[in-house]
Amino acid sequence: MAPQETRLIFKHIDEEGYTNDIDCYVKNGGYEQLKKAVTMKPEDICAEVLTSGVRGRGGAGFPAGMKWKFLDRKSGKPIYLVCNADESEPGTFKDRQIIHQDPHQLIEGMMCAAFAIQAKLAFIYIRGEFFQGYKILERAIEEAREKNFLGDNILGSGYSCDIIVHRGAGAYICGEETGLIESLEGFRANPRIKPPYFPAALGAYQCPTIVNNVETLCDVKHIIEMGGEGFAKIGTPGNTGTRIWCVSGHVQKPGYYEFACSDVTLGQLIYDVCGGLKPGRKLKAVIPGGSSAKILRADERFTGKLKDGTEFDWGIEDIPMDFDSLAAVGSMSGSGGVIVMDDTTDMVEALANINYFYAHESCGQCTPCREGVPWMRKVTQRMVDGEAREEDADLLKSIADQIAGRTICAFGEAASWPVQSFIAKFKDEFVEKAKEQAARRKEGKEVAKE
Ligand code: L3W
Ligand code: SF4
Repeated sequence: MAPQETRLIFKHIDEEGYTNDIDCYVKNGGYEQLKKAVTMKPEDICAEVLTSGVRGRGGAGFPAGMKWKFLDRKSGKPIYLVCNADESEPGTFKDRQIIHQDPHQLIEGMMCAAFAIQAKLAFIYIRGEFFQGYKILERAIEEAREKNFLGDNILGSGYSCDIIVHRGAGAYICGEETGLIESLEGFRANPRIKPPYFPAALGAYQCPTIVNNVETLCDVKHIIEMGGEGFAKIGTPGNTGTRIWCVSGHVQKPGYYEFACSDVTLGQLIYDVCGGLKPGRKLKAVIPGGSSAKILRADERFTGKLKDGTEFDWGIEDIPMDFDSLAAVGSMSGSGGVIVMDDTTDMVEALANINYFYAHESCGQCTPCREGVPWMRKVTQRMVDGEAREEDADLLKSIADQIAGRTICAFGEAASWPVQSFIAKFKDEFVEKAKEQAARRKEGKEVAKE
């Protein structure tokens, strides 16, 4: 039997008759948690979020309550809340659904969070390409303002806060929180060095700022509803709440599925939930957390110890879908983008595609990233074009090794990890392709692009 979804954030997504206007939201219990939140002490809400153990859904999985704790409240400067809606990670498509189909859930979660951290102003930084989402949010914010769920003296609480929607202009690096802040301030989205620029201390306009992902902010509403302890009962210790898995690639039923953390294994997700692969195809590999995550090979065995000391010995299908298990097998849950590849996948072409993306998106500030990422793209492109050299696999690894850990922001790792993991796990294919192409070139035959 297919495992059951736990729809918390996606409760109303794709529900027949559910619309994204405020009346529908309120009819379904919407804004009740904000009404409750403004009667609570802000520090009590922060404590509930800490107790909930909710971890960031944007990629790094950092505990949101801890991040809020880092907020510099003594500076006397205004505090800002920023919702990171610059969803651009290849393979990830969950935040857009929330914005399109349930924008008030995000607004309610944001206002609860804003009240908790006593933000003076809140921003939604939305990916430039999400024009429809931008229009929907603008309308939803207007509706919420009319009903005094945001604006001056919210629900008579004496607390005032508004939301400004800021559109990006189509750059992946704007999703990196300090790049996002630069862009919000009107500058080129060059990421800042952390530390000292952890936004919780020095963020937007050099003021303390909390940046959270769309899904994380929606979770805040549910934490207020069920209490931190109640939320922590969903999932497992250290992996609380639900995760929305965006499954794409070679499955019969790609889409988004929400499960309590650890409630579904990778195998169940692929075969029971997504209908498996096409007839006659075999699983070759999976990238479990967006294109930046390290690839897992279908025939690998994963052994080791989890954080709590539990030993594991898993095949790819046994891996529980949660933060710690995916980290323990050497990858990450990232932003929830599960990319499934069957045995028809050409790994060189797949990596060339990923490299093309990162080479286009580097901001160019750091030399290893600015020079190295396009170099990796050049190498994989020549392999696709029939000009592969035997040393290319080693060269790719060497370039990636010299980027990771040597840059200002995590983009350096995001671009290197796919290369390092593809070469570590599929080197034979890269070498084979190079040999084949060299032999054909020697014979004077044209190497056709297949
Ligand atoms: C104050 C400290 N704050 C850490 C905060 C920090 C940040 C969070 C995590 O993201 C991931 C990558 C990809 N004082 C702090 C502190 N913080 N120590 O905690 O920080 P960090 O540095 O672990 O990660 P990060 O650089 O924020 C990197 C993912 O982002 N990514 C792509 C994401 C794409 C999407 C999407 O499309 N929806 O989210 C690209 O790299 O997974 O692991 O807030 O400030 N001492
Ligand atoms: Fe820019 Fe790349 Fe450096 Fe990040 S790692 S700051 S994207 S050049």
